[in-house]
Amino acid sequence: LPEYQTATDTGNRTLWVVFVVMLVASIVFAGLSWNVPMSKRLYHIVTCLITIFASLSYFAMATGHGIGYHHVVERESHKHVPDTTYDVYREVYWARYVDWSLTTPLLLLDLCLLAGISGGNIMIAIVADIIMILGGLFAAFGSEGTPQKWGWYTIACIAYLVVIWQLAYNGRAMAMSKGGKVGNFFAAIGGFTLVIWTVYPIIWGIADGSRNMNVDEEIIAYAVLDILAKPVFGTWLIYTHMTMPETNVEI
Ligand code: RET
Repeated sequence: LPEYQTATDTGNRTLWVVFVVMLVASIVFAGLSWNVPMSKRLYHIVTCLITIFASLSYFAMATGHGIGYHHVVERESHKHVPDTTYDVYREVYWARYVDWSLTTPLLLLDLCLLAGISGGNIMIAIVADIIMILGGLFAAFGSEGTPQKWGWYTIACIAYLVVIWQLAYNGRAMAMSKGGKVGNFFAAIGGFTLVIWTVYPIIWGIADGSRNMNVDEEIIAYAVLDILAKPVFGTWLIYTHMTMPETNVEI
């Protein structure tokens, strides 16, 4: 008989909590833009769209949508019995990848606008980012033990290095050229982003990749990361932007 690895009430409650957090953050970000002229609302709008997409994805997952299974063959060896195999299916929350493929480009756009990097560099960072997320999606559905599962993971990690290069190298240089205040703020919020984002592929490897974390623990880990990467990041960005006119963008 196959075994199904699924979330329990703990995981499901966590999904609902994050849905509410994302919804409240969206309302707050929209509210903060109220008295800001349209020409200065770009960060507010981009950041609000990020939490709106996240709340939609969490609503889907909390109500049981956007979930598939990936297949594992488990082998059991006993002393007197020849190898027996049985099938394991683990939940894959693919709604996350829909969310991430829309929201990580928007998060990068926020950082690119702050740094003031060129259109070409923005394009490269965003396309590499989409390859990273879709590579992670293919890897998540790959059957365990197949070379292409970790192959896609490797491709996604290389794409992630391209993103880091664009932001940490080109982004930081451009932000510094806007003056010390913008440069220091970019280094701080960019460093925060780098640390949080780098934990995602680590959690992925432990949870989806090698199943050393159960589905509930995976949901909780991503919940903490998502709250730091979206509402906390967004609050920090918008408040700093409102008190630092040098961060204004003219598009
Ligand atoms: C995957 C697995 C494949 C390798 C890499 C990954 C990176 C994911 C990242 C996700 C960031 C998500 C954010 C969500 C916002 O709430 C797809 C896990 C490199 C960096 C910031």
